[in-house]
Amino acid sequence: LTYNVAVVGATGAVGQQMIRILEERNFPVKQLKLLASSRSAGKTVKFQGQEVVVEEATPDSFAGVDYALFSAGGAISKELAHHAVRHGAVVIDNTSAFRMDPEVPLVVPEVNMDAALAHKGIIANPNCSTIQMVAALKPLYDRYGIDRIIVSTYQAVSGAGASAIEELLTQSRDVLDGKEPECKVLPVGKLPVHHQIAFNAIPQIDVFTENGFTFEEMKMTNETKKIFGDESVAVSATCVRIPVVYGHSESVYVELKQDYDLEEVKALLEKAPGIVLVDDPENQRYPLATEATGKLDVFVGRLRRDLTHQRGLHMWIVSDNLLKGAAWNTVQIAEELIKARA
Ligand code: A2P
Ligand code: 11C
Repeated sequence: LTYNVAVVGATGAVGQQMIRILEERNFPVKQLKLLASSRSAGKTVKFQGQEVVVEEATPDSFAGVDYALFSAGGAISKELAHHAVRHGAVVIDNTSAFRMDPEVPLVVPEVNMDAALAHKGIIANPNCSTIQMVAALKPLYDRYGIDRIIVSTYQAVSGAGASAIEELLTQSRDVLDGKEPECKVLPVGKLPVHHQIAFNAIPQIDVFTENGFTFEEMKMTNETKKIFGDESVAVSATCVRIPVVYGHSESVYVELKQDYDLEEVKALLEKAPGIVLVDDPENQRYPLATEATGKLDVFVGRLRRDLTHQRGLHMWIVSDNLLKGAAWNTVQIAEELIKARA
């Protein structure tokens, strides 16, 4: 069996990776439809040796589409996802548009693929920083239970799209050349104040909410509860943008419900699907964004017991934010749906 697949946001940082992953995974594509804004209509993108023409995304773009993968921003998803469903497509949406909608499952296949199978047309892909954290914590959640998580992130600029990548590269060159760097995109394009990202760390991703946490931080709190199906898991996050192009890194402190054995934790992580344990401090081996780039897995290391809390565990979690954090998780959900229906 083969399927008609649409990628909405095909010219974006995530959309391009979706196309690459569909090809790399040999996804059973009958016809690929590439959709973006009218600005990109007519451009071509290579897929399986053929040039595919990008079309403007409209409500009528989805006739005959089986799987519609959305990553063109929340507003486009809100405008067009229901049209895709109306045309009979299953929508897997990589934006925050429907994540907290009780009718829409929020899915990381290693954690809650069951929820995806009960979808009503739309399945939401979580935020990248949430995906890699819950994928790594799942085996610990199952074995010991989790009371609370305190996480600080070190996030790559690609999470903010192609324009943020360009901004980091241009600013870096300008600073090295002794020129005044121009700041237009980060931390949040639509806000009036922008900060330099080159040679800097910006403790703001997305806009602030009333409680003093940013939306990115609250996504980590709320999405984690929904994915585990457990409102009792407490998550406090600090999300920071750093001058890295690909790969989000996270310092995660977790308090488990039961006592744990560190060797058992390592063994659980070693055999967990989609997780690679890189934890060999003697040889200076731990997960690095440079090594995670281009890989589908979530890398975990620096495992150590907290100095004061017996059930506290520290870890360092790294993954390619455009892949497991976005494009791969989306395509993986589609693959799993196909497998479940086979
Ligand atoms: P376009 O390149 O035509 O603007 P990124 O996250 O890297 O910034 O990419 C955003 C993606 O969303 C791009 O593919 C972009 O297409 C797409 N997009 C932006 N606005 C629209 C729109 N109004 N309709 C469809 N796609 C859009
Ligand atoms: C970032 N995590 O790194 C964001 C990008 O809700 O899908 C993903 C935004 C989202 O900027």
